[in-house]
Amino acid sequence: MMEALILDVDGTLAETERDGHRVAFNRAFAEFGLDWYWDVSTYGKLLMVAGGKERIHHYIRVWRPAMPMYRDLDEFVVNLHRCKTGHYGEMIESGKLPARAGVLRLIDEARARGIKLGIASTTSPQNIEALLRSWYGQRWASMFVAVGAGDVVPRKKPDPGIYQYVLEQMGVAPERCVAIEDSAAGLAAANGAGVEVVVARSEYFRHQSFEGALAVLDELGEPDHPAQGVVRGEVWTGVVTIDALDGWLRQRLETQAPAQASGPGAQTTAG
Ligand code: XBP
Ligand code: MG
Repeated sequence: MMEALILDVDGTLAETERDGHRVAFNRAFAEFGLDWYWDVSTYGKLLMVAGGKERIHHYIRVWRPAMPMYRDLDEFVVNLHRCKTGHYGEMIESGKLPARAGVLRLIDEARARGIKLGIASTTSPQNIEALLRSWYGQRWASMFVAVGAGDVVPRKKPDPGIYQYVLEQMGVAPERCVAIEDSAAGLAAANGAGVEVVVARSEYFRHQSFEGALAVLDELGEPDHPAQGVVRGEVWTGVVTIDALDGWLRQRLETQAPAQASGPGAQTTAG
């Protein structure tokens, strides 16, 4: 049944936003001589806009900060964001950011079971490379069948484009995939592409509602530190494994279309 696992990056693989991206944005603002500063709370509000360039445009348009002279606004934002991405990469390379609980374990298990791995993220590809290279070295690129990141699609999450792109690159049907996400925008993007989602709540999106997710958990869990959460409306505790994901996917498909769920030669329901 399950053929592929698609992973979001920021907030899902690691808690990258508060002490990573946010700090990188502020370092870029300082380098550009701007008196802008995104504190933890402000950044939480701005995070509702997916995409760093889109977030800067939103900040300029809505928060109306002091602006320097610029010839072309898009060019100014692209240059400022490129500076931020440079700072982010330096931070990741110099200070190893830990993966969230259960992430590396689940990636290893997927590989051992021949489950295809994909990435579907709003963040810039350089950021994904820096993070995964810091954990796996150069071999990281051979571990993922497809990496969908940033501007490879015209619209960011919650638009389903990034998941549709990754599904096409992987050559896997959406109903044979499970995605791991941390935000409502990510859930909407995956569901919009027909992919079921397990949510591992992250710091900034902890209080969002995740209607329609297969499971809403505090993390993916480790044997010595099981995850807590809700699965099909019931309290659940345990370790998210490939078998758990496959079981939740089967149960969801059975409730949606009994014949489709059990594959070829399915017993058609009476009536
Ligand atoms: C999270 C995002 C990204 C990051 C910043 O991506 O919305 O914009 O906050 O990265 P996801 P960039 O959860 O989909 O991984 O500045 O490169 O956009
Ligand atoms: Mg995320």
